[in-house]
Amino acid sequence: MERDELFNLLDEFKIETPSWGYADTGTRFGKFLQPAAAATIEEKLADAGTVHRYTGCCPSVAVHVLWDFSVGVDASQTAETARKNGVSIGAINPNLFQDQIYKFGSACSGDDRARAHANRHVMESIAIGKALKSPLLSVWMADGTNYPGQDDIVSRKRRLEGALRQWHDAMPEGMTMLVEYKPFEPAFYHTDIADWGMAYTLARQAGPRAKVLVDTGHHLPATNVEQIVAFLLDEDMLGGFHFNDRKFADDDLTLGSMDPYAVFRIFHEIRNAVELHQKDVSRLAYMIDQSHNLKPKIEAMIQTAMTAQELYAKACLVDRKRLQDAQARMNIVDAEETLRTAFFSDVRPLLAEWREGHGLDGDPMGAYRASGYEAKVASEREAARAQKGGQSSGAYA
Ligand code: RM4
Ligand code: MN
Ligand code: MN
Repeated sequence: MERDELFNLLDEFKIETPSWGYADTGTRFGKFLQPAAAATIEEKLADAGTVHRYTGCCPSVAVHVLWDFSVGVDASQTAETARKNGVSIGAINPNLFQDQIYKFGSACSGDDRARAHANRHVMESIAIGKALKSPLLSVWMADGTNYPGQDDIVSRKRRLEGALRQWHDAMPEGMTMLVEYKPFEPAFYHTDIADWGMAYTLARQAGPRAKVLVDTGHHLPATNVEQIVAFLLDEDMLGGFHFNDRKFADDDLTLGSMDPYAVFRIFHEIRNAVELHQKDVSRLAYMIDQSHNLKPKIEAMIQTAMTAQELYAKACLVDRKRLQDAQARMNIVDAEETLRTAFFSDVRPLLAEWREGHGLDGDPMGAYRASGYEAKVASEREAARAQKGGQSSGAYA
């Protein structure tokens, strides 16, 4: 592939960062607080703007409705704050798991009040999305049961089908609903949307503007995620990604920290879809879903965005002519070597060049560190927190 062609592809490759990735988050055992962590939506957007300023590839921010908006706050003001920080608001994530009423689920619950509460919240989320001109409603639900026999699986499925259809139809033109799946946690016996097949079926039933969201960390060990990606792309049912990495479960580790080759293989299938199968992937949403409870949050985000770019660039470099030739000859070793050659090529100098071509520093991490941003916001935010009476630690983000 020509250098210019690769640079054009990199120009189009945008990664959305999550507001919750800038906040103090942790595990169910506790949080380790960081002085520079963002506590308000203004601080989260300032941090997201900083990541975009140094990487040049993170122009939008996903928001979580309960964590980022308070009742009565004018959402368009948030859009303005984002704009001032050089970013825009991306996916709207309703919160269907935190309220006490969701003890037995949200849209799947047998409790009418829980379902009505979930409905109201999603309608509100859609209204916020409209005000912010967000293109995406990203639905993840914690619904499920913990014990065999706790509830009827099929009744729950039917309630969910009804809710998703209603939400789909309430969205304005141009908004896409993403249906996320997860095999377990917080429910440990059955999860109502446990895998891509269920998400696919539910999205299909909901309507033409519903697609599947693949969170790379939401699979059981050994799942071939790139096959799921290739399959959904061919069915025009892939809406986008939540990027993160995992070793054991939904670990939310930074992308590629455990298995960069797996991420490369996902990007390879996306490039195959475009170059070999004439698929349009321009609307795929590449989003990060990570909570950094040990790494400094902005550094973790910069590292993740750079990793995504590197692995995407490598996938762009796969010599697909050679690959097809090797496949036609049934030469497995040559075919695999085509992938390995691209994967092991060092694209970092090329990426530094791409950045410099865009007026960015070739070394985003170094430039960010040299800016002193973290120390500056740490002291400002500590002072602000002290004034408010200390760090709040109730909500997840
Ligand atoms: C879930 C899932 C969702 C995210 C929540 C916070 O595990 O990945 O996408 O919004 O966590
Ligand atoms: Mn996710
Ligand atoms: Mn998750």
